[in-house]
Amino acid sequence: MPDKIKKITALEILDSRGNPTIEATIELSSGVSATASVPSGASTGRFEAHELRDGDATRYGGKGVLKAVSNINTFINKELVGLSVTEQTKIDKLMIKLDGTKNKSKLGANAILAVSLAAAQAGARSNNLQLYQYLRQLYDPKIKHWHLPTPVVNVINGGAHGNTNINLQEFWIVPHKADTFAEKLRQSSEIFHKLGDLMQAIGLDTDLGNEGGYSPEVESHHQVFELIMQAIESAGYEPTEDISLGIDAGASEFYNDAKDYYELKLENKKYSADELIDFYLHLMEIYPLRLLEDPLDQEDWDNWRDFTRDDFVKGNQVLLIGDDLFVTNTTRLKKGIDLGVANSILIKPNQIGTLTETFEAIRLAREHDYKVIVSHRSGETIDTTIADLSVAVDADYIKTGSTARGERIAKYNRLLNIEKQLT
Ligand code: 2PG
Ligand code: MG
Repeated sequence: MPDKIKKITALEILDSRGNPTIEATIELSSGVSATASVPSGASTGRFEAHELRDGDATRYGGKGVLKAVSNINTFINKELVGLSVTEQTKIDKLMIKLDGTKNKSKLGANAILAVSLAAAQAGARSNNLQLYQYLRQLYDPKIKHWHLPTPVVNVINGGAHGNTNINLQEFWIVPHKADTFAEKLRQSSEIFHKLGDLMQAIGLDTDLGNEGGYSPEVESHHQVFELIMQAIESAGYEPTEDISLGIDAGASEFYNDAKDYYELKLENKKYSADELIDFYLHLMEIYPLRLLEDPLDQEDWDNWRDFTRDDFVKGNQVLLIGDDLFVTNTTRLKKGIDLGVANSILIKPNQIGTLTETFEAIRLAREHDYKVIVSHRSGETIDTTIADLSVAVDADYIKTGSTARGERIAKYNRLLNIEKQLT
């Protein structure tokens, strides 16, 4: 007998920034139940699915999610009760239809995703499968091998993620050489601690930003790269050989739409797109910087295309990763594919709002040889679904913060457990 959805309930909980978010619980006819919660961004792309917040200034400064909670408890519960929990596509499509808007603004993408993820958790449990095994069946059961993603570890938090003068949003160390996920994580943690020691020695603040990286005031973006390079070496690793670097520029945050320039206040400079690309190319010449997320604005398609065609980018297999650009949305990704824009996609389930649509974006990316990076949000919970998702879809990378802060470590620890199960 297929396990049927008996009841869906939701609760307003807090995320890692102390802002309200949603936890959904699904009870099944067999007595099995499962829970999932959803994250929330700070540097949110303009084309993301709608995160429904109450806007009632007397609660949580307007950020409450009681309407979205109520949408789950009433409309969504009523629509889905009685369905077999393993019919994930049907469940997701019914919620999309019930919402009826283009960007899920009626029920809220946060409400819809919480239920979509809880359904997958419940489906896995009901089938006595690990979540990554169950998600693999949903994504593509023909893939037989198991491979863990390489973490891109965000050791310095700038932009919207820290109280700092650093404009580029994230600085990553990428431990691409080690054989196992556990070794990659160990190397990252060692380098992260060395970086903290180096910073402390020169009087920089080592308090942590939203994603668990350090968030100091610095002299320039170059200084940040220099510190990271030193930390890699003093931890006993070879930059380039063992560890490469990446950034999420988060460029939509420092692009002036009205006047069409990019401004890095820390450098005291305004840049045209061409000049900003030259700034990145210069960094790539002096540092092993090989992964760049959102180097340009979310609507700057022409310059994205020119950057993608650049000889250095092509010759060095630099990853240009679309986050705000693609927002895990097949329509925007298709446009990028047609125009020859970027070669990698960041995958965030809450940008699109259901697991089924997340899979569609990943499948489309794979058909066109785009690399796949599964990602957290800056506001997280201890939900670890993205760890399982990254393994299920055979992602190349996972981005889930530095090697500090519980909500980030929860994902890393889940991956350690999955690796252990698979070896
Ligand atoms: C990003 C994300 C996650 P936010 O820009 O890639 O690092 O940030 O969740 O704030 O959008
Ligand atoms: Mg980003």
